Amino acid sequence: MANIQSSPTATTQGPIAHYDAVIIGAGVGGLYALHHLRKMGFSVRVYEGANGVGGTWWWNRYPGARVDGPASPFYCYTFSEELVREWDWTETQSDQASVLAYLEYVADRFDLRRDIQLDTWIRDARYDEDQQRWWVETSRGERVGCQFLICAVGTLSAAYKPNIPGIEDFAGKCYHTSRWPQEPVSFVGKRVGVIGTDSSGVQAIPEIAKEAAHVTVFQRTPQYTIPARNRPVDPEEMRQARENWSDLRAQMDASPLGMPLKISQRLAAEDTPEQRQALYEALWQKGGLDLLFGSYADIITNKEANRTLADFVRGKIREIVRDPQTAEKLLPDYYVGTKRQLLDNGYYETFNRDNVTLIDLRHDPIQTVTATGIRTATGEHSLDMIVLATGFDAVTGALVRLNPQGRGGVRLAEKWRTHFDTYLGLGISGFPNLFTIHGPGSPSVLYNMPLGAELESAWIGDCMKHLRERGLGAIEATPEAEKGWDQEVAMFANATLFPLTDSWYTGANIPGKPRQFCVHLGGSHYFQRIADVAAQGYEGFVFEKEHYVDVATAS
Ligand code: NA7
Repeated sequence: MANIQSSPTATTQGPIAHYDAVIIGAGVGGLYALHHLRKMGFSVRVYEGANGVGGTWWWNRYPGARVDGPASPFYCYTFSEELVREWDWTETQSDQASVLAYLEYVADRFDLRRDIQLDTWIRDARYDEDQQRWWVETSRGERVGCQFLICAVGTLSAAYKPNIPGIEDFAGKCYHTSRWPQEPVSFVGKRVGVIGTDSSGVQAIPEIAKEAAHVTVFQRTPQYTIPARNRPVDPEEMRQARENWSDLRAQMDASPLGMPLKISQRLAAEDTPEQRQALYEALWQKGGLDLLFGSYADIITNKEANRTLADFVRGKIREIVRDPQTAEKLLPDYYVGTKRQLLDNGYYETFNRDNVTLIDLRHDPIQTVTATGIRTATGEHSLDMIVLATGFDAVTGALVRLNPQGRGGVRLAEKWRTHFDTYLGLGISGFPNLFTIHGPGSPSVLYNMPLGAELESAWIGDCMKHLRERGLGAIEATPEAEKGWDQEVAMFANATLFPLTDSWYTGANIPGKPRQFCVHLGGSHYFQRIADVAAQGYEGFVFEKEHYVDVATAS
């Protein structure tokens, strides 16, 4: 139960609620953290800005939005066998509506909603060093106190709208994929311009093209995308997955990606070009991420191995796209797999449609948006609607926008001006009692996210218990531990080709953002590492004894 007191010194009127933990965000991370911490006996309140649970899956309602990682039934929580038994996934690559329905079901099934306050943004969060508490102010004017602030604010939640000249002058509708309206959007009879051809664009463009009068695709960087080969889940597959759930779960735990994917141990150079071609072809036909992870072990680490797969996909693009000039514009030239690997449902094929035009912005850049369209160097493209599939200030953006104030009044944006330091991707020096789920320096977006949320929440819960049992008031990462962690994250990244590519993984998509690879690529090793840190008495963190605070007068 929350401890509710009134305080004469509160800046807002009314009683102040005190909780053991406030969780910001009711997405995949926040929902599970609530369930877990509540079960451990902590009082918890979740604040969510949207008017529904689901986080990223609530916001990203654009046509074609689907899971682009592991095929169902693996993009799901694993903590409850009953849940695994009860929920039927219907497609191998679940769509947004199914994932959202699943998360809503989880919220109901585990009675989570009573501790979630929707339609509530956190306007401010400050750490009070004397009282070892966080004070949180909401968009509804509430002021809330908590010992622990858990930021489950999402890795892909801070939408990025580039500053395109004239965009405010456009007279038609303009939608960002991650701020898609609740009501259906009709493209019938419309001339639609789509800016952005990464995951969201690649998923949305084929769907929009099926309906619209015309689609003009404004592409800056061409992409490698692999056919998802989405299909209905065979009930027999679900039955088998349920029957072998403990085996599957063990495979997930052991996997570097947290998914029961077969990771090849073979090197590309061990096969002849003909053998490689045959293997790539078979995996292309199979669809999904096996082409990247099940082909050769060194695709992401060896430039020559990478080139063999890149050449194969470029060959596929030339084969699929009938107009050679369009095909040429679609050929990617970065290391395959070093941006988010896309899975599509008919993306390259879409460029064979009469109602789709591709503009290569590298040779024909946008000059301005006008009231009636987009003008590029070579002419005006008349449009009724613009879809911005321009992505996110990923991994760190939502935390920086939250901008909590830590020890000594230092804001997170200030601390992270040039570098995103964290320890274990869970704690931040100068920000005692603040934890992040899927934070920078954790495996986050390159791991099965529901499973990652479970494992991180378990670690956070154990840590909170550690403090409670020992009468400790605060825990804080040391700057030295952060330095060491930064080196570890960089070491994993530098063993791959990831840092060589401009992507949102490296921060390169946001002008002025520090360039840093913020994802820990250790997978299962990461989770062993954080367990070891806990076992060694939370090495790299310092604790403070609990100060005596009378919460009746605390504010
Ligand atoms: P991404 O992956 O950040 O993609 C954004 C796209 O928008 C990408 O093609 C960008 O081109 C393009 N972009 C961004 N700014 C501009 C400007 N100013 N002009 C033209 N084109 C621009 O976001 P998504 O939403 O597709 O995917 C994010 C993740 O969500 C995804 O990985 C999934 O995990 C779910 P660029 O490549 O930078 O040249």
